[in-house]
Amino acid sequence: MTRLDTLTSWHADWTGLRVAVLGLGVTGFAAADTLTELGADVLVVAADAPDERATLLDVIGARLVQGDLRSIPDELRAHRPELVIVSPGFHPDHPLLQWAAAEHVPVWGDVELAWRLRDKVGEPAEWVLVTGTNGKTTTVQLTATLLAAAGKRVAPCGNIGIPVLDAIRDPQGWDVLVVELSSYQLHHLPRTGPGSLRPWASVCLNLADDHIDWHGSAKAYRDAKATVYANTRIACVYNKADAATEEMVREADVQDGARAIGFGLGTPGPSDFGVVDGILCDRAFLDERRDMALELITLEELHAVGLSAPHIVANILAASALARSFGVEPRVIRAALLEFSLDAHRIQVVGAARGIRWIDDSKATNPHAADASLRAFDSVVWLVGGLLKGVDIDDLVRTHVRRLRAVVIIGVDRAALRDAFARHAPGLPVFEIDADDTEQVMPQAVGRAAEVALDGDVVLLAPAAASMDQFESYVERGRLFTEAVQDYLGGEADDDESASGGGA
Ligand code: UMA
Repeated sequence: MTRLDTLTSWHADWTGLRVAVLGLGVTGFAAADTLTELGADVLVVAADAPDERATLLDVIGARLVQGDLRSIPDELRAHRPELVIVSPGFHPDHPLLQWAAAEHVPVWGDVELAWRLRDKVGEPAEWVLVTGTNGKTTTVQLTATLLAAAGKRVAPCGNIGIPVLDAIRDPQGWDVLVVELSSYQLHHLPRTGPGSLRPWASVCLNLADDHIDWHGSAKAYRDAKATVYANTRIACVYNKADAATEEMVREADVQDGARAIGFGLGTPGPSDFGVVDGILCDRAFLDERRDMALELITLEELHAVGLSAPHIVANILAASALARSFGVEPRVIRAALLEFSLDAHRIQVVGAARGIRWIDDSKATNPHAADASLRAFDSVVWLVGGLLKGVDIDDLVRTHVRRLRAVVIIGVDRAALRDAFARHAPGLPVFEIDADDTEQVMPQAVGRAAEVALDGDVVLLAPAAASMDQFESYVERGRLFTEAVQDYLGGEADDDESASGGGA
């Protein structure tokens, strides 16, 4: 047994352990802060470091080496790390990771470190793991909301933006952590051994091509996602409409007694969540599941609170399954859902005038998400484009051609989009926005869309691409779209449409 094998508790002896932490974003800082508190000897290595965090490292007693990481810094060699903690953004082929492999230094992600340290504050919380190509953040927020409504002390964390290490160190302690995991984080998680997670429940919401350039292949991306189910103890939740997720559960090495729970928009079988006559139902967590179902909420009620788009209903079913695995009562779920509101930039109506609705789904950063968004509408002027991340766009265009009034292309990866529209929709009006200035992209795109949109249309920003070629993030992209729409409409609004919170 090595020293690292024994390090499975906050109360183990971490003193003097030589650790290299790669990256100084939120993850790298949380890792360095945690490990120095435990008495480890920490060297942080990052290509760039915000001043504020660099100063704080000094205060907590960790060292920083910064610079071009294409070659191995001397300070890192001299540190002779016994362990590397890697931030999720590092590419698996990064020279530092190749070096660690060649030197036989174990590499852990921040999530493994957090799992090993989860006994810091009182009784360790149960972990619920959420991944999938799309819908992760919404499902994490929904699940946390439903558990909190039942009185659990619950922390949403992980890829959602709060490092899991911050959650496990929170002095108030938690009953449940609802952990959003990206494929990057899953890539670094072991399925066996002392650092492998044993979650209460887990879900992969769906699987479609994304981040192929990072993982190297669709198979590697899929295998990373499948790790979410390893060692699950109570409930493996999967999507009945996505055979890949069911197969992951079938193949997973889970704990004895763990159940497979399906969710889908159709009629549920025993052990499933689904929809019957417009009512969302649980046929899994009740003894009489052969011939009965528990009613959760109606589609009509969800429509009234802007939560009835099909992919949101699917997220609600998944979150309800996770919450029901803890015994949260159906009436508590219903009441919490009626109070829930989606984050900005997820199918958000940001303007409505002259019978045209303007919708911000900037969060649709890949074709699968854009597909769900487009499906919700019949006649669309589509704002599309950005960084396509090596993912094929052709199928998406072909599938939705019939619902398109016109297309406005933004972003840098034009060629694939231009080709797809030329092939599948030769007569369709396609406009390209050439603005060099980021601030001008959305005003010009909105102006173009306004010229062609007709009464009854939706102008939909669902780019099917990442935003970083022209914007800081999908949030900035959505915000600039919203501002451009509001500037264009200048206070004009249809009476029967609210300008916020509506879904389709
Ligand atoms: N760095 C390098 N070289 C590299 C890559 C990164 O030096 O090749 C350094 C940077 O200089 C910087 C640091 O690493 O110092 C940044 O690390 P990071 O990119 O891992 O970002 P963090 O701030 O630690 O945030 C990460 C996640 N980021 C990524 O996966 C890219 C956040 O997800 C997550 O919220 C956070 O941990 C907490 O868990 C963001 C994301 O974009 C939202 N996720 C992707 C997605 O959702 O599609 C996966």
